[in-house]
Amino acid sequence: MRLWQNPASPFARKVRMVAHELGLATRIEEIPTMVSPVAPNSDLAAQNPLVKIPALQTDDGAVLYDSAVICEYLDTLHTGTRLFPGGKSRWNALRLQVLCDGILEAAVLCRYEMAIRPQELRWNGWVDGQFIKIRNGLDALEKEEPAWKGFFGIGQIGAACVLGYLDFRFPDEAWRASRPQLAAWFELISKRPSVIATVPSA
Ligand SMILES: N[C@@H](CCC(=O)N[C@@H](CS)C(=O)NCC(=O)O)C(=O)O
Repeated sequence: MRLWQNPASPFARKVRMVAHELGLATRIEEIPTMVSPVAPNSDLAAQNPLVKIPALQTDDGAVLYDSAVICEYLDTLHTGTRLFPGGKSRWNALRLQVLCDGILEAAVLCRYEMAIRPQELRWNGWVDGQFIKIRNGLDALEKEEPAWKGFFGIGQIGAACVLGYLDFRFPDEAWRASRPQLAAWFELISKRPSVIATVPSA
C-alpha cells in the first residue's frame, strides 16, 4: 500500500498511528507530500480531487480518502481487536472520531489562517470562532475520558492526534490547565510505540 502523507499532518498521523497499532506499518510505503490550500499539489490531485492528505492506495490499486475511510479500511486487514468496535459501541466510537476530526479541522484552519494567509487579510474574529470549537471540544473530551477505561480505539487515536497537534502547532494554548484528566491520559498514552513513532515534525 502507498500513503500520501507528511509528518506534520494530524489527519495523516491518525492513519499512521492506526497502521502501527495494527502491525500494518511495514506494509505501507509513505510518500512525503507537501500540501497547501493555495498551491494544490498536482501529483496528489491525480489521486484525490480534494487535494488533501491522507490518501491511501490499496494493494488492489484503489485510492481511498479521507482519514476516517482509510482507518476503517485498515481495520479490516487484521484479525485482532477492532479499533472500530461493532454493536452499540460503534456509534459512540464514530461520534468520538467525528468530535476529534472536528477539533482538528478547526485547528488546521487556524494554522492556515495564522501561518499562510497574508497578514493584512487575517480575520482575528474568525480565528477566535475556531478556537471556541477547539476549546469546547477539549472540554467534551475531558468529561468523557473516564469512560475510556484503557481502550485505545479510533476515537482515542483521534484524541491523541488532537492533543499532539495542539502541542506541536499551538504550544501556548495551555489546554492542560483546566483539563487534568485529559492531560494525565495523554501522558500515559504518549508512551505507546504507535504514538512515539508518529510524533509530528515540520
Ligand atoms: N477530512 C480530511 C481532512 C484532511 C486535511 O484537511 N488534510 C490537510 C493536511 S492536515 C490537507 O491536506 N490540506 C490541504 C488543503 O486543504 O488543501 C481527513 O480526515 O483526511
